[in-house]
This record gives sequence, structure tokens and C-alpha cells, in this order.
Amino acid sequence: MRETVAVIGAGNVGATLTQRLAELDLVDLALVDVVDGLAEGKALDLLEAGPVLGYDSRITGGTDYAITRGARVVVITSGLARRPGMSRDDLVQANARIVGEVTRAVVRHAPDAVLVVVTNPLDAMTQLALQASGWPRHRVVGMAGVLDTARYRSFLASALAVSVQSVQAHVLGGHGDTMVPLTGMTTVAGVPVARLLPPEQLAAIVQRTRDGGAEVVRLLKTGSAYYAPSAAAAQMVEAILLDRRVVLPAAAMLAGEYGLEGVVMGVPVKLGAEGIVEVVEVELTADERAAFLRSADAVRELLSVMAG
Ligand code: TXD
Repeated sequence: MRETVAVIGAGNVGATLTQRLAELDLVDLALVDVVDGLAEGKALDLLEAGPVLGYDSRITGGTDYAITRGARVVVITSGLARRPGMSRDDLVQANARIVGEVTRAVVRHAPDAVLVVVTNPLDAMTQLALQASGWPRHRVVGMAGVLDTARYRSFLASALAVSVQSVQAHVLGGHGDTMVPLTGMTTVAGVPVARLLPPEQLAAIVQRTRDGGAEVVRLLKTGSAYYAPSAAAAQMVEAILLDRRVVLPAAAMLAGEYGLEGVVMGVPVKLGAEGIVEVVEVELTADERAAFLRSADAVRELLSVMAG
């Protein structure tokens, strides 16, 4: 029997993530959405692509969480996405209701899963899912850092005309305007990026990374990014399924790491079978540390708005 990965929300991110996971051919997939027929239809369509692409993953979809029973990993992508002019934080009230309700259903049907949260505003929704689940912190992780870092790495790679594979970087902090790209730790095959790019150009790339989500929203007009987000979520799911213990930036509840407690923030985590195996503490410069703390304040502020 293959294990099951459940994806909640059959919209752009959820459906594309399901497609990517099916193409890995590792697990069976269960896709859930409130909209009648949507998850079922997309699951069927994806199943029918199997013979052409050569995967045997069984893919089921529906509105009933029974299909998620015993899932090994559950990814929450349900909720509203941004439209032009909206910030991620504008989504907080509507999505808090959805994520709370979905998490409670997940706990009933897949009590031993690792939960990966994708819904925005990411850090607050991850914190909410952790609280609503009552699970230990290592089993609830949020996806944002892999995406923000991928954006940063792709802009750097094109500026330097080098493969994306040769650009090593981490973007930490909350998933929003206060995110913290660690420029000091950004290297190209071991060479610090500050030696390769003039400071203005590096600053412009950092800013474009911060605005990366909004840039896509502005172009699409009717929704937000999903190809890169689903790729980032798939990498995290794969790390859990294969117990890779790869260190990736992701949203985790802090318990003293980086001098913070009781707040979910983007930090490097070692991701493996049990979820967060370890929060990795990297050395921050004084500026990065100050930016990181400001980012934590922004997350806390949003949580207090959410609490009402
Ligand atoms: O970096 C990141 N974390 C992100 C986050 C990157 C990209 C997108 N990010 C956020 O993910 C985005 O701001 C949204 O909050 C979610 C989902 O984005 P997506 O682009 O997939 O949105 P869609 O296409 O509108 O899909 C959302 C689906 C839609 O089919 C709804 O019917 C469904 O969610 N939905 C629900 N499903 C199940 N249960 C409930 N209650 C529910 N409510 C809505």
C-alpha cells in the first residue's frame, strides 16, 4: 500500500501541487475542496494523465475528508488568494476561519500526519493551524521560505548569468514585506555575492524578491502565483516522505531559537520524516537580526488582529 498525501484546496496551488506529486509517483493523493465537483473533477483529470506520464499514483478527489484518512502528509492550500492591490494580510479574517475549520477536520481524519500550511498570510495561518491541531510543533510547518528563496535565487542567477543551481541563499523571517534575505550568506559556488554584484543591484534584487508575489499578482490580475509555490511545497513534501533531512527555510514555531518564543517565523529547518527535525540557527549580522525581529513583530501584530 502506498502512503497518502492529502491536499486541501483544489485551486491553483493545490491542483498544481497534486500534479507535481503525482509525477513523482511516490504516494497516493487525496484532493479536497468545498466546491462540489471541483476536487473530484481535477483528481479524475490528473488520474487520466497517469498512463501518458507513467505514474501509478491513485488520485481521488471530493468534498468529504474520508478520503484523507490516515494521510502521512496533509497540505493546506484552501483559502482566498490575493488580487491586485491586496496585501497578504488583507486575507487574514477570511482565511483564519477556513484554516481553523480545515485543521479540525484534518485532525479527525489524519491524526498522525505532518501538516504543511500554504494559505496566506502564511506565518499567522501556520500558527493558527498549530494551535487548532494541538499537535507538537515539529508536525506543523509553513511553506514560504523555499518560495521566497527560489525567487531570490532566480533573480540572482539571471543577473549573474549562472545556473540557479550554483546560487546558495536563504530568505528568512515572515512571508511578507518584512522578509529577510540573508545577503551576507548568499554565495555563488562559495563566492560571496557582494563580491559579484554592486550594492545597488543587490539591493534592487532583494526588493524585487520582497515584491515577488505582488509582481505576479499584478500581471495575472485574477489570482496569485502557483507554479513556483506548488514546486516549493512539493519539495517540502518530498523531504518529509523520503526523510531527506534537507535544510530548507520554512515557517516554524520558535521555542527560544533566535531569541524568540511563541511565534511562527521563517527559519532554516531540517525537514525529515517527523516534520521539523531541528530548527537550524545560523549566525545573523546585526542588521539581519534587527530585520528578523521587526519581522517577528509584524507577525505578532497580525496575530493580535486575528484574535480580534
Ligand atoms: O508562499 C506561500 N505560502 C503562498 C501562499 C504562495 C502562493 C499562494 N499562497 C496562498 O495559498 C494564497 O494566498 C491562498 O491563500 C492559498 C491558495 O492559493 P490559490 O492560488 O491556490 O487559490 P485558489 O486558486 O483560489 O484556490 C483556493 C481553493 C479554492 O478552490 C476554494 O474553493 C478552496 O480553496 N477552499 C476550500 N477548500 C476546502 N475547505 C474550505 N473551507 C475552503 N474554502 C476555500
